[in-house]
Amino acid sequence: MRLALIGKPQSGKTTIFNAAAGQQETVGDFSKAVHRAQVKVPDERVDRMAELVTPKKITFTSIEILDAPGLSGKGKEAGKLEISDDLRQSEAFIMIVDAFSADAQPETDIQTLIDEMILLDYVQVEGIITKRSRKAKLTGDKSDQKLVGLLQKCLEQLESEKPLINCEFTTDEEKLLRGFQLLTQKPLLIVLNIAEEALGEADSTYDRYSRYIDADKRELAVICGKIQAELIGLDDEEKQMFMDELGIKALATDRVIQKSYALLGLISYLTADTPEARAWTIRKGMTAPQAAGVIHSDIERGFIRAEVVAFDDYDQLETMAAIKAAGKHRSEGKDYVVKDGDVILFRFNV
Ligand SMILES: Nc1nc2c(ncn2[C@@H]2O[C@H](COP(=O)(O)OP(=O)(O)OP(=O)(O)O)[C@@H](O)[C@H]2O)c(=O)[nH]1
Ligand SMILES: [Mg+2]
Repeated sequence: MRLALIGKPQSGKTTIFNAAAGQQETVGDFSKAVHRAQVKVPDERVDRMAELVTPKKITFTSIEILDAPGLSGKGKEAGKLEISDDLRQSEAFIMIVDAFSADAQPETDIQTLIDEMILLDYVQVEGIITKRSRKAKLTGDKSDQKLVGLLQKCLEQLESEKPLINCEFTTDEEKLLRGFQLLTQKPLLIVLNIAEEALGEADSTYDRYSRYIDADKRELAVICGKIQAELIGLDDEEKQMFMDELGIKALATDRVIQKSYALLGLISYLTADTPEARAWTIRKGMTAPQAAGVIHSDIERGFIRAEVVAFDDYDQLETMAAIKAAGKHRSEGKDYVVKDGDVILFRFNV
């Protein structure tokens, strides 16, 4: 699972990458370097489970973040820009917007970048249509005809300057399109990178820009990349002191990761045992055997049942004995759809 940072030059991409990944890459140098890191998906529930079962090991899920030069914000020239395959193959984009510098123009920047992505998709879709309709004419191939029809629909959407993610597609159509890695078919998290002095206005800034939010498609976060990056070198105690002083409740980069995770339609279930307390990533809607398959295909194949406790019940009742006494322990079959925060023990037979 990969997230890519995009944005205009000097918008703070590498600063925020550093903060999220705990790295110290050079910032402010207009470099064309590519940075990537596996970043932990923070989950307080895993910490709490670890408190309750005192496992030998604690494992969080992780997600890859990529900081690569890309969209450079040259408006109409965008069609000529190269977007690396690395960037294209991410599941979602995190758009970093300069809202900290003296001459910042966040709204213009957001619109320019979205327009550029639409234009890049337009050029690409147009190209595929030309190629495929020629082929469809030559061979009379039904599947090529179907694809061309679908791409025409995309072209209309892009022509009206709207991203593809706002188009209604069937599951089949979406699958067909996914291979082309179109930019505006992916969810987008807009991150307003505000100045240190503006930290007190983070909430009102969020409200002011909330019109950019579109459930499951587009999200918004307001952070100060520079402060976040300054927290990297500190140990936990120092970090807490610094955060208290500034009145920061949670790490903003954690929130960015969590929001991207939610945008991708991902949820976590937990396993908690003495060897290990762990979060596992699945897509919303997965059944118990499918979820088990993420741990090991043997468990999916030999699935018998899932013993499930909701995290909130575990959190309140604390011990399995109390959970069972309260009737909060469930035995679920192969059709059970796993929920975010389910604590699961799989019974299987191989
Ligand atoms: N005051 C302030 N400066 C910031 C903030 N975030 C980034 N900067 C500064 O902005 C400059 C650019 O930051 P980078 O993180 O290198 O930006 P970038 O988007 O990676 O830039 P390129 O890789 O050149 O496209 C650096 O001098 C940073 O210190 C912020 O939140 N506040
Ligand atoms: Mg950079």
